[in-house]
Amino acid sequence: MNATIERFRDGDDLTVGVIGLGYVGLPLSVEIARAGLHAVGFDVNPAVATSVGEGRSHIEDLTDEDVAEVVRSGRLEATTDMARLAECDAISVCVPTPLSKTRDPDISYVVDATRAVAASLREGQLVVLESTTYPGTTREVMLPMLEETGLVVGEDFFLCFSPERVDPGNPVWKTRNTPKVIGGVTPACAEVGVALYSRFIDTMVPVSSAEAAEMVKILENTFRAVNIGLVNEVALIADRLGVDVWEVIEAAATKPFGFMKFTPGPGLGGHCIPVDPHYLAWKMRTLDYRTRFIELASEINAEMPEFVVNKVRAALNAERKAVNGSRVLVLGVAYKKDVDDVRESPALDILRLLEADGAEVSYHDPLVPEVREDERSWTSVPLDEATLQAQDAVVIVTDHSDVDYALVLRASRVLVDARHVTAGFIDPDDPTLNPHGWVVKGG
Ligand code: SAJ
Repeated sequence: MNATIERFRDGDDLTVGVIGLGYVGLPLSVEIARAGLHAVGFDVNPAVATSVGEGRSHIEDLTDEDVAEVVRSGRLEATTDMARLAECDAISVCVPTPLSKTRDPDISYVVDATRAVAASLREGQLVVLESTTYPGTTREVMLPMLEETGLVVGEDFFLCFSPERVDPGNPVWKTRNTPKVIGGVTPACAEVGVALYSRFIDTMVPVSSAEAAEMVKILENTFRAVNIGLVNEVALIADRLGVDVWEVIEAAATKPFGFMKFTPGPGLGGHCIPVDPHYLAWKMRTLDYRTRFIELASEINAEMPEFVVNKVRAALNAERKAVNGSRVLVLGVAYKKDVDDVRESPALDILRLLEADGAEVSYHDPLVPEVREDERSWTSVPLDEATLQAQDAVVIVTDHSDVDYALVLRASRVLVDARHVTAGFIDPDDPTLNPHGWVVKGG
């Protein structure tokens, strides 16, 4: 056992496989390579394996040079050949864990990756699942598949859960400097996991089991989903009371203890926060327990796209215009500012709702050139004076930094701001603009 720990802690000829070269796996692979280990990235998409192998990044948080540097040094390579997992001393699984069409956990990518790992599992290997999932997945799903090989966990091979904590677009917290929780299927597994991960992660946080580590991640994201749901309900209440919810939140945020600021918005997007709490809710239903906070927060967050569209409807109505036939520009379709990802973005709901009302809908997003949604597709239109003046209404759904909000304020006839981003650009003496509400201009 000690020899294994020493090998992972001190060995300089280790090969670490990373399955899934997305926003989690590619940055992790680069950090492994930067630490002087040999990283082999595995992806089912040949285009991804090729582009990484050619030293290019398809992830916003990594530049091409970040990837090219470690590829040139021979420390990082990428492949679609899962048989090469046999070469790896350790394997990190960073594959998607989405929801199925029926909003249930879809761990098929984890199962497929585990099957590939089992096919070449050998003595001494460490396997770490990083994908967010419900507590129990590592022990109840992955372990049996791996022990079918006859190898024994904690002795012949080692199995851990270590949740990814990537915040896409975060300029400060990156893969290496974000503390990382890890829990083992056995205590020995955790020791081995810490020994290896400490090579390329600054701070490791071991917990007592894989289930505890799985629960940590779910708590982190459920905490966000529930607090975003709370602040969205406060926004719905403030709107009915005629109170500026952003002013209230800013003032509450002056409390130096016991309060954490969240901001209302058009809804909950991304592939984590709207998804992960449902993994826990699903698991608890199998244990006959209803996770009421999660479900209530989900209901409120899901109401927000309609709430924003109702603001557009009311504003056009006040201009004696029907939504039907009106030209409406959606400004920003990514799920949050300064990212190019539209997964679960509330902007997609808003586009659909406006189209269903008969509006002539277009969008502008500096980071998203095209949106494909089922059989529909839109392309981003230029954001210029003429385009804005041609609209009957403009609705800001994502508050990207790289947008000229002064122009938007000046050239829009009706402006709904679901992110309160224009408040900072409004001349308080301009009677045509309202810095305190969702409808900033017109209406
Ligand atoms: N949102 C609000 N109000 C808020 C905060 C967020 O409406 O006050 C919305 C955002 O616009 C977005 C969604 O919620 O649509 C999720 O936002 P997010 O800031 O949680 O961003 P994600 O999903 O990209 O990343 C999160 C990580 N973010 C932060 O901790 C700030 C982190 O929780 C996880 O590492 C990551 O999910 C993950 O991969 O689980």
